[in-house]
Amino acid sequence: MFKKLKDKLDSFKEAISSTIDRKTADVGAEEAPKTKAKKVGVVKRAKTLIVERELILDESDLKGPLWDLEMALLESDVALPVAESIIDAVKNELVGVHKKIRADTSDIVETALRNALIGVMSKEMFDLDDFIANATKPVTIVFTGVNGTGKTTTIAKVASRLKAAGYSVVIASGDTFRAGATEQMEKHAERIGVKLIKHQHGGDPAAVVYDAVQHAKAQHRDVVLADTAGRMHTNTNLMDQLEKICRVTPPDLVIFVDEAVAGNDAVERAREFNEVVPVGGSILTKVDMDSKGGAAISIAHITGKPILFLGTGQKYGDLVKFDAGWYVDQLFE
Ligand SMILES: Nc1nc2c(ncn2[C@@H]2O[C@H](COP(=O)(O)OP(=O)(O)OP(=O)(O)O)[C@@H](O)[C@H]2O)c(=O)[nH]1
Ligand SMILES: [Mg+2]
Repeated sequence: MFKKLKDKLDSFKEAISSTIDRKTADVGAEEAPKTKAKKVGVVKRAKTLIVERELILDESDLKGPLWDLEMALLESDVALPVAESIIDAVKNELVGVHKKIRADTSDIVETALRNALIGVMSKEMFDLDDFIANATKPVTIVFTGVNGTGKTTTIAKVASRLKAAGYSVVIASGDTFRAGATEQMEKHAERIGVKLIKHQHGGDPAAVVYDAVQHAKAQHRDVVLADTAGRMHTNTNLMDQLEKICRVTPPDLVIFVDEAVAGNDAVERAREFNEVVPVGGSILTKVDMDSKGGAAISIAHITGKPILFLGTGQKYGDLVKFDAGWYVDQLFE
């Protein structure tokens, strides 16, 4: 996971650490004659110097490594304005700050990087568990996104998670478009043990979601999870259909699902979907296959909508509640 980005962050740490080491050596060389000049208490004074010596990093020390870091972030699919925010934050934390020479230099740099990354990712937090616990039942959640990103699998994961938490769940098989989609969802529903509401292939998905909500109301079910067909944001007909689903049955939450490996495309698509339906948050899937890591760093910052979960594999349990601290830990482990 995130191998490439990890390596690049390591290179930045090393570059700054060696700059600090070089400057430390320079400071030491300059101070040596001063120490000699004092004849009294030479030993004592030398000790004091070592303890108190401090180093100030200035902008010119950081210019090269920061440029490399910005390029590395962009290559890792971090969106440009987000990469710029990270660079500014790292610079603000490191420039002009007195650093004890004896302090572990790589710790200083890692802390600056961690703070900058967490800063851009923690724009807004959203806890789906709290949201469901506090919402009037049934809670209706529509999942949307482009083709093959993992919507159906993610719904199965969320259904399994909610069922384990004691909620009664109804799945609406709102993908009436792709052949075999309802059968795929049906298998998951059977395995998890939740009710599936389906219509025939080619039917109106807005009617499926409507029926599922009516069923949930009549049977006092807690949550309706609505699957939808994958659609490109450029496909006007299918985007109109998505808008209709949400008009006929205004959901409590629309979740945009995309794959982490899509990088900046995922970020851009989240923005486009949000123009058609009110996206409340994103789930990034296939994080286990992503070596770049940039989509998760950018998506909340650019869309202003939080990441709720990360998909980390194909099993039902492979759904991690998003936490910026956890994410950054993966980058430095
Ligand atoms: N490695 C990995 N694979 C995943 C993850 N989530 C989903 N997949 C796989 O991605 C493929 C597509 O998943 P689906 O859930 O069918 O995707 P979809 O968005 O519903 O696809 P359409 O309905 O065709 O738009 C499947 O093979 C899933 O097993 C994940 O987090 N990690
Ligand atoms: Mg699907």
